[in-house]
Amino acid sequence: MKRGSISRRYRPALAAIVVGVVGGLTGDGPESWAQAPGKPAAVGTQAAPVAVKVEGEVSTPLRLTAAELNQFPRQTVIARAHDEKESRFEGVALFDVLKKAGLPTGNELRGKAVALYLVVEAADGYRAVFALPELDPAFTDRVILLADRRDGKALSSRDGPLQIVVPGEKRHSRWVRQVIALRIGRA
Ligand SMILES: Nc1nc2c(c(=O)[nH]1)N[C@H]1C(S)=C(S)[C@@H](COP(=O)(O)O)O[C@H]1N2
Ligand SMILES: [Mo]
Repeated sequence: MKRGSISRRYRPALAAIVVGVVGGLTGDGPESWAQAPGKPAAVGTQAAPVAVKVEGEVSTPLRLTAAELNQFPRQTVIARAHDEKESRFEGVALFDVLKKAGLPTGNELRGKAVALYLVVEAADGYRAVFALPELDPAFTDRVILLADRRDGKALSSRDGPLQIVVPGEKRHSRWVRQVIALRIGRA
């Protein structure tokens, strides 16, 4: 074998490795690159982290990413937070999320269904209970929010990424910060 023929033979393979690595980093390479040995995991293709789970006595348990939460109708609520400042909170209605999980609503919310309750769970283990009629627009005009923004900015890491906003409530013990799960129980 002559000198030089080896490098010529391996040149396309080398080029493929270089392109493969770059393609891996940008995550947009053709499928065939997926077979390249030692190929790094493509950035941006890992499953997105779950922002909130809906569990318990529901027909459709949910594990929602932030992007999936964004698909629900966005709602704005003006409310006075515990620091006494009136703020503009944005997020999704707790009701809409629970409805997606298959909870009874409106005129279905009677009989055995009216014994269901929601426990909002936080990252620090804090928990607060809501009765379903407190959340249902057939029962009340008050919108209880699963908020992700306050005055146009993402919530602080102390309050968020997700916080319950209960407009008009005179005490703030149910304004659960760092919400991670919505669990439905039956009394
Ligand atoms: N995750 C979590 N949320 C929570 C609490 C808590 O201890 N943990 N305390 C509650 C209580 S009793 C009140 S009065 C308010 C306090 O809000 P602040 O800490 O922003 O003043 O948050 C509520 N939400
Ligand atoms: Mo409190």
